[in-house]
Amino acid sequence: MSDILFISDLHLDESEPDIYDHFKYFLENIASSANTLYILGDLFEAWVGDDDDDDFYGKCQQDLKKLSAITPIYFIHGNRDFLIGQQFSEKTGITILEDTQLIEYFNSSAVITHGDLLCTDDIDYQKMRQLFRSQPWQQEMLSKSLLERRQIAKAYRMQSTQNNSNKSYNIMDVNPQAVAETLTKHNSSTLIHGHTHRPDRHEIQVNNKACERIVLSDWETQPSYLVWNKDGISVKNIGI
Ligand SMILES: [Mn+2]
Repeated sequence: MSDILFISDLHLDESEPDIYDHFKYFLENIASSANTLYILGDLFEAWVGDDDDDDFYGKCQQDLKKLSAITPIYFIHGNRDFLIGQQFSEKTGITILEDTQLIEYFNSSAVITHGDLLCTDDIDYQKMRQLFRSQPWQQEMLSKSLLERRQIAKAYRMQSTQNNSNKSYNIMDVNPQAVAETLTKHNSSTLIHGHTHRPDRHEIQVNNKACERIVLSDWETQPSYLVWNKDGISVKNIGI
């Protein structure tokens, strides 16, 4: 079986053409020959609804559609693109997964998630998350005009940047207990996530078992992807 690939936190945005170039290169030259691609959230800097008629987002969806015709793509919502829904899925051929998912390959397993659910010390964020993920809030948001939604999303992003500048480094990282519980619940020893923009591989002990937590890079710092194949898991940078 060929490679299973993982990416997250591209934060695709029209104002970052360099990241889009890496994205396109990755889809056409790397993911096209993979077995499966998993996108673990924050693919887009913002997503205000599948009905967004923005040209840049339209272009990105076409690129994804092209790839999904040859390589299956799975997506987990991030905190920036949680409004991605059924229409996007149909347009791109991408399958949307639950927020936390167990996957099995090469006689082994891994738990995949965006990562924000693991940041349980950030209580204010978790409260906001609960609201944003609720049906009533989403229905009300999606009933507004695109212009209004874009303004609201921008205001939330600014507020979040401001809030985060007052939070400690630890509060915004994953909580070890949440990590342990997630691995225990799914009976796996590997956790793959993004969100924190702190790419690393952490060897940890959970119930006296050697486990690993792998954090994907954000593409502003380093466009890279994770490869899982019969030889194990490795990180690869995208050089173009
Ligand atoms: Mn995120």
